[in-house]
Amino acid sequence: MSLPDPPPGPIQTLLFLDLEATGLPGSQPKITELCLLAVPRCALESSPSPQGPPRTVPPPPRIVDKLSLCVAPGKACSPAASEITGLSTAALAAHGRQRFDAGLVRLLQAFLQRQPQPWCLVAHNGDRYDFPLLRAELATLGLASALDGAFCVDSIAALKALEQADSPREQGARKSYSLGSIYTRLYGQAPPDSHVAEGDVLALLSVCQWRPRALLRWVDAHAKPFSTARLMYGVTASTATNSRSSAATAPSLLARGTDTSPNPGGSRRPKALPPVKGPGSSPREGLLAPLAPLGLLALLTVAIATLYGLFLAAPGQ
Ligand code: DCM
Ligand code: MG
Repeated sequence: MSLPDPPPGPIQTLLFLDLEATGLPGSQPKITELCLLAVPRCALESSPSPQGPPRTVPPPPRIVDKLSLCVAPGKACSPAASEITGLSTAALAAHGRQRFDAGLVRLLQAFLQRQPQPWCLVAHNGDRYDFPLLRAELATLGLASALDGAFCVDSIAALKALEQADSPREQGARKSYSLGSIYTRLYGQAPPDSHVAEGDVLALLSVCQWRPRALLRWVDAHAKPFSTARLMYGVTASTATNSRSSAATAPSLLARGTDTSPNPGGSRRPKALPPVKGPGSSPREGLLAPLAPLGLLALLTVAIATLYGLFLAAPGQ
């Protein structure tokens, strides 16, 4: 088995990501809130390492882009999820929040397109929660490859490596690597706004600003294509069919007219999947296309029968 393609050069944009959802992976959760914070590499490179003790929480870089959305999940939130996030399915619907649909996927793509490439999604526990969940939501819409231009890393692995490099003598000590625990270890206080997508993203940025240059080196070395993240759950035929029509206008970033891949012109560029059908093609055309040869055959048969009839009807036959 070959290793996934690495990014073609240093990551230029870190996309800190946090998802809130209806529950834990076993319950096939649906997203209730999403926050993406795009931080340019140079902003982290120039971020001062906090000194201490006591270490003060570093201010976030001034120049960032942020996207934060609440989403109607279309299924019930578990009581635990509602309790920690403060979100319920009824309240999200009552406030007119929309589903995770093709329009939202286009919004994510447009947000990414504004950032210098290569992009790397950074999520805490991302390998087990945020990336598989986002991939499952995209696949449900028939848009599994929509964010395939991005790379991704799990910040739990990154922070583990950075903390171990910082205090090798503590290696092997059993520590919690939850976002709240790391934040409290580093900054002596609990992170504000836990389990609010934007709050978690800002807390994640703060812990990544502890050793910003070491973090960037780790990300460059460990970024893997988002397309290699697993799906949290399979997509049933009915959900995929139901959502495909609404998803028809959000193709893969790699399947666009302009080359937006992280490796323009390079030989290791991930293969673009076939684009999702564009807005111009009607579903009727799609259905009738395979019948075209049959239609021709029928026309030919009628023509031959007519000629034969004429031949029989001709005087002297
Ligand atoms: N979650 C849960 N129960 C927990 C912790 C988390 O159901 N004890 C789910 C709901 C959250 C999602 O995981 O919205 C993401 O967790 P976090 O807020 O830590 O990002
Ligand atoms: Mg969260």
